[in-house]
Amino acid sequence: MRKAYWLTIILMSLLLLLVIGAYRPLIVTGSIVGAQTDGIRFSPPKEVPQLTNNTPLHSAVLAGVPINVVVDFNYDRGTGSKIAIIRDGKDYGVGDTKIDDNKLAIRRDMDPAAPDGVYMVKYTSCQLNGSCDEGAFQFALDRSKAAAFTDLRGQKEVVIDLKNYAFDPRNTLVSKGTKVTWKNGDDDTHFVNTDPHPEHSYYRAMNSKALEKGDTFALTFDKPGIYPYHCSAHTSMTGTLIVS
Ligand SMILES: [Cu+2]
Repeated sequence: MRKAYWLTIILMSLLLLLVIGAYRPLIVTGSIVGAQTDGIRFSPPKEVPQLTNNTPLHSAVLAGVPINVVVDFNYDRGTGSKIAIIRDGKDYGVGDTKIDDNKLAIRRDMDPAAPDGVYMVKYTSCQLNGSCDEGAFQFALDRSKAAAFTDLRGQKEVVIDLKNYAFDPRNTLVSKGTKVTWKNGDDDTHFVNTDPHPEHSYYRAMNSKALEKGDTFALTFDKPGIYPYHCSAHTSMTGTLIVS
């Protein structure tokens, strides 16, 4: 009798451990309880068919306001697709939602004066056959994080080196109107690509050709906001530019 009792306890404990083990990845990534970044709790994203990516990423805490919110798909979007960027019941989206020329992304500009805090992006994704789905994700703005950036404001021209498989400086503040030049100092080929990977859709002008050693890529930034980027050949090479 006692033996059966203890055997049951042990079996139940093992079962519990198995269940926790199976769900742990979901709990950690926030699919079940919501992700937590910088002490901010985000509810799980609501994904739609044919979705591949979005910028900002769900649960990102940004040091600057996105120039636009972009949602990427693996098939053409149709009319009726739209994006709202909500905080405290107010939509901080500016102008109409646009469908990209390649039809694989929808985007909406964001108010550069949007206050710090958590934003809920609610979007309607319409397929060419007219069927629409409602999706959602969240991100946060915390301008205090820009204090950790390399401050190169007040300069007309700025150079960012690509060396030892990193952008140097990695996170940079520049003034509006600054010409930024990326220069490859490595023997390996690098790229400058706007996020996300592999869509490279956030700010398409910020996609270089292959940069061999000594090659440069330059762009003048007239629009204030945050520009997350990476090297598509080495996706752990990431950088952020804030234009103010
Ligand atoms: Cu690279």
